[in-house]
Amino acid sequence: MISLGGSRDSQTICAVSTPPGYGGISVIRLSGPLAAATAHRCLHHFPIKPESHRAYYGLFFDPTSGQEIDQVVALYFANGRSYTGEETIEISCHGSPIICERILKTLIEQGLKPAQPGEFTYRAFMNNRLDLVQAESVLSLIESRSQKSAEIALRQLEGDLSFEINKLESEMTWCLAHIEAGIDFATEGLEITTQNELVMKLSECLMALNILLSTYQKGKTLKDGLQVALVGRPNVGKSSLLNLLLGYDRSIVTAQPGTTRDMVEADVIFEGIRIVFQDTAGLRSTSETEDPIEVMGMKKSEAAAKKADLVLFCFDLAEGWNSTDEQWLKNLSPQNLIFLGNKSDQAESAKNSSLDAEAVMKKLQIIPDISKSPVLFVSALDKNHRQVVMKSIKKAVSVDLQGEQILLSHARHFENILKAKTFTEQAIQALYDNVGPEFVSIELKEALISLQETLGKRFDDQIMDRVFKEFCIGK
Ligand SMILES: Nc1nc2c(ncn2[C@@H]2O[C@H](COP(=O)(O)OP(=O)(O)O)[C@@H](O)[C@H]2O)c(=O)[nH]1
Ligand SMILES: [Mg+2]
Repeated sequence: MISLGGSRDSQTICAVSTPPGYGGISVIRLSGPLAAATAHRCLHHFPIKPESHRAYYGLFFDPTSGQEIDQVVALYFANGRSYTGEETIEISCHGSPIICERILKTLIEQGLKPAQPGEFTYRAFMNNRLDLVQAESVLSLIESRSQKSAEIALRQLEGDLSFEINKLESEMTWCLAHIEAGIDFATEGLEITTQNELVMKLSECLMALNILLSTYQKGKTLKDGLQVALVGRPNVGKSSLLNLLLGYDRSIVTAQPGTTRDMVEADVIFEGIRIVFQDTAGLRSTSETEDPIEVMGMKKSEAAAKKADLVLFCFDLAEGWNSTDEQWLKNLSPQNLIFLGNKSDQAESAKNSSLDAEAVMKKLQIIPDISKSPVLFVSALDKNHRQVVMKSIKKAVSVDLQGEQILLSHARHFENILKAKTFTEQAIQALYDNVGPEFVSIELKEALISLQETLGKRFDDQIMDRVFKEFCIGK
């Protein structure tokens, strides 16, 4: 549990906002009513009444000992005109952990409090500079590992998702107001015209909620990356394919079956999207191995394949498809699947090749619903095949970020919108069933609470904890 809020909120906090280590500069942030007064005491040339958005150059020193610490630039933001909404100063000093520590120690000796993780953003939220969705997007933006995830986070920071949720909130508030008026004034329930209008309005809201919900999978994938598991029998070339797809040698490749036992994970950025590959232990039929380590490896493979967004089911074209493949495919029954027939180089050159694409496909179609899955014939030894597989991965999960589409990408938002949807459905049903405006009102109020909690218009310690526990100190 983080200890934000309460009497802390009136105190002045400070923290190093740049990552630890050596660099050109480091930034120390101060926020709260004593920021300027403290800077005035510790900084030559920092006036008692500074101008907002102005930089002041001077020596930072310890006022108790008089010892000089560093030459710094202090940027001043007046109360109401800063990120946190409070009087804020950003001190840029030389990028050294020793200097940062000494400046921080001096500030604390002068009465400032060391900031908690996320406390600057928390204050920004409490001072209405950001709503909760935007506060979360600050963290997402900092943590984004690909161009697309940064794009989504920036859009959310700029308020596109908040705007949509606010719009829904005001539509539903309008509905609630009309229903409550009905409760107050009518003795015989709502007028029929009002009722129709309410059903229409709420159905529109429901549609908007459903559209938002349908974007979550994509939003999450773009934010966190696409999990892709390479599975298949031993020696079909999974590790070689991983290395091909990564563009460097990450996994050990040998002619000996059962080399990969633990899971190997590595990521690449492809066309702005992060793709996390998992190379797994080869899947044998359980009667083939008694090695407990290998069996554990196979269990991990199974779990990875079941959790992945996409499974690359690899098989050896020279050897063909067999009952072990069949068994594992049935067992895993992945939702999203690409068949990779590997070692096409060998299969093509081999005389009396067992490769018969038609026959392979036919076999595959024995499993229901997978006939639609793409089948690629590749060679892990051919670098040109990387692009084909990567494009096909991206296509299989259709994760392109289109135009102005608003995406849900946080589990918390998804859960709340899902709740809002359920209550809206129930409100509409209650209207249809004519059970009385009181019941419609109850459902609508719940839907509204879910929307308000998403934006942080309503919050409790649990919500605050969930949102801000992920933050680092200084953010
Ligand atoms: N000719 C040929 N050999 C391959 C190809 N892919 C993998 N191999 C070889 O097959 C063997 C097993 O490969 P490996 O990647 O370790 O398979 P894994 O057990 O599925 O991870 C190694 O000797 C690889 O060099 C391929 O496309 N063509
Ligand atoms: Mg391997």
